[in-house]
Amino acid sequence: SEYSREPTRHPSLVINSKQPFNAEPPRSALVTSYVTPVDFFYKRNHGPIPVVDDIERYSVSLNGLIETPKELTMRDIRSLPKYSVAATLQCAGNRRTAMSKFKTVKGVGWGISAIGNAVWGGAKLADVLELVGIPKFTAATKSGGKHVEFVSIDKCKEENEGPYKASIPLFQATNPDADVLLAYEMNGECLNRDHGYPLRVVVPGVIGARSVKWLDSINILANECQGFFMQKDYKMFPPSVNWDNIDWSTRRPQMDFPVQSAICSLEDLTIMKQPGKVRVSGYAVSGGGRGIERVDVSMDGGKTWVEATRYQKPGISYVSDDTNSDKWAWVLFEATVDVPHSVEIVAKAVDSAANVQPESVQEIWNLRGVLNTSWHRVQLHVGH
Ligand code: MTE
Ligand code: MO
Repeated sequence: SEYSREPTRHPSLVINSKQPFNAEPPRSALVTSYVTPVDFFYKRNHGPIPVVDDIERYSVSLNGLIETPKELTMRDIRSLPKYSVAATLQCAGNRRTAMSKFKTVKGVGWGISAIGNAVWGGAKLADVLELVGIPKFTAATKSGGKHVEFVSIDKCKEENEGPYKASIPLFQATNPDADVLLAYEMNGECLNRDHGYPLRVVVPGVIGARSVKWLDSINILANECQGFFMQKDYKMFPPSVNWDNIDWSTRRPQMDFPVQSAICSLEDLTIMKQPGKVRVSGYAVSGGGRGIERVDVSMDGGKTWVEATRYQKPGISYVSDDTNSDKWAWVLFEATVDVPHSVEIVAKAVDSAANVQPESVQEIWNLRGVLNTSWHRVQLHVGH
């Protein structure tokens, strides 16, 4: 079958869908190391994992509104300056299952681990586009190109067995500070098949859906990509929109993700035999390069809060005036609290633009169950 050549995966992944393969690690794995090991990095697919057998014959074509279309081999891409960018990738469907519990949504269920933090190695898209005559910081080409479309070699049902695709604005693609990569390495190793071998796009600070895996071609377009995942999915709708009155054309494709955090050291329900100290740790991240300003932890459902400590390198406390902080990468937070009796523990993060996570899922509920960034709550039960 089309799924007969899937790679082997770590047995501890929680499988949300087998074909296509969608899986996330147990939440505790996310706070075990600052950089998420490849084995424990969530895998989000819309079709079978493509097989690229002959790397010598692999190439990426650059077409569309450019003067000189080009084919680039892996050798061409590797000959450009190599950058390593620490960036958190998050699926817009992260925490969908919890949103669905409030009111049913459509889509693969996800716990809180459809997110991971990796060091991506590759060429900057801005350098690649220079090879076809598009200078840095270009908003529009002479021939009217304003968007950069990424087309994969995979096949998915939503595209009628055509390839997965997405686009980003040309200005972001040609801005070297946006750090958009064509990545061939993940955590210092060759990118594996699940994550896009031999080459994928990484768009830092943006929902995972735009980071196209198994890149086949790049097209310079006048308008944004018209693919399913740009136009008929991954858009934000208010709670009043349902499947009878939805009009996809009224909304823009979701790009930057909002401020997010979750507690990973405790399950949704944790039983403690007796009162005592509890370590509360998890991740916090915001999109668009906005760093995390603060993470608050509450033991009374959000009436009072204590501030957690944050770090971006294992064991090294993160201070807010540290300009060397990785702006695309998550912070891990930690607080030790004294738990005298059964409590609800809550975490919420504040980003550098003072954006705060919403208190409840009710106010952000949407029919596709995307972007659940409501305060993350876990129950600690003391006693038997
Ligand atoms: N690229 C292709 N070609 N096909 C896909 O199904 N899924 C997207 C994106 N890129 C996808 C893709 C989505 S929705 C997400 S969240 C990320 O890849 C997941 O990347 P990962 O599997 O490496 O974690
Ligand atoms: Mo996603």
